Amino acid sequence: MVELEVEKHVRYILAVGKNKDDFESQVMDHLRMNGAYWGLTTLDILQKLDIVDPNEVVEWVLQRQHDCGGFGGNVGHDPHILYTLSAVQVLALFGKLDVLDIERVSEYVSRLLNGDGSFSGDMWGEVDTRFSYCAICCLAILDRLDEIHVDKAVNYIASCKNLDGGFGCTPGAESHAGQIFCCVGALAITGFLHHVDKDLLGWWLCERQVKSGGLNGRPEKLPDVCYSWWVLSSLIIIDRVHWIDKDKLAKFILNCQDKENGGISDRPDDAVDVFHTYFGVAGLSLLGYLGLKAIDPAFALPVYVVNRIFFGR
Ligand code: GRG
Ligand code: ZN
Repeated sequence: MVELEVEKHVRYILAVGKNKDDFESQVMDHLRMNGAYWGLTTLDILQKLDIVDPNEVVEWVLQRQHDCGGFGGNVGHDPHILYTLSAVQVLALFGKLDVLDIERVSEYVSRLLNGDGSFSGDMWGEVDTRFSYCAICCLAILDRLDEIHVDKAVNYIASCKNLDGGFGCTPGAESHAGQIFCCVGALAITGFLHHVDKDLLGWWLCERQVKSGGLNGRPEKLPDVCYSWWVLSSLIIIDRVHWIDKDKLAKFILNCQDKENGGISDRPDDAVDVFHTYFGVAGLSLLGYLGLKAIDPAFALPVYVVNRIFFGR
């Protein structure tokens, strides 16, 4: 069995974080808050978060906050609900949520709730169940879910359910594994999983496994390591993970590693990036790979961090 190249992946993530001039950093400029979440969470799952100085990270995160309470992807970028969730998740990783003005952040998030229960991503108004997940996950971490009409938000998510048991980005939109994670994750966090037909959805999700062992995001599409997160976390939440071949999936992920320079790609022999490195490592953690910290499938944070948030330990 191919092994996980822990040290090489750690070196790769640290190099991407430091080298602001390389291709990936240039292209991902607006995504850097999100990138920080991917990279730092991966380091934590790999048991290597102590390499990073928490105070430096806190300062870096707070520099990207706006007066309205929301966070931008980078300095000079508009606030967005996705980067706000990433900022909150990064601070949670380091046990530093207390540096936040929680009322201000939760007000920013709550104001993005629309009359029909959907969430906009920012002031420009795009609506997507991705943003429902971001809002619900963020408010739950901040213990401020009571600031929104949870029932309304949940009913909107339920209205995005399709006849195949999956969920799309808006009502009537095609089922996609990424949106399924968002909807199932949000329903799990709020305690409304009864809206999910677990057998029907489990069947659709387990059919995402292809011959190579990898998972795709929709029928007839190519497998991709990121679906080891979107599909697998959903299967775990609805208790149907035993419907796929876990060993074959682990092998597929391990075969997507750059064994020389570190990092994980979407498919074997493609170029690596931090996004797929995160989802590969997180996927292996969900599969119980030895030596990795366990990750929570709904909050997308290490289990010990989630316990610290909710039980103070
Ligand atoms: C904290 C884990 C976490 C997430 C935050 C941003 C977000 C919330 C969720 C994104 C969910 C989503 C829609 C993921 C899918 C991303 C993706 C690989 C899209 C590509 O879709 P296609 O259809 O590619 O272009 P395929 O694989 O179908 O060819
Ligand atoms: Zn991908």
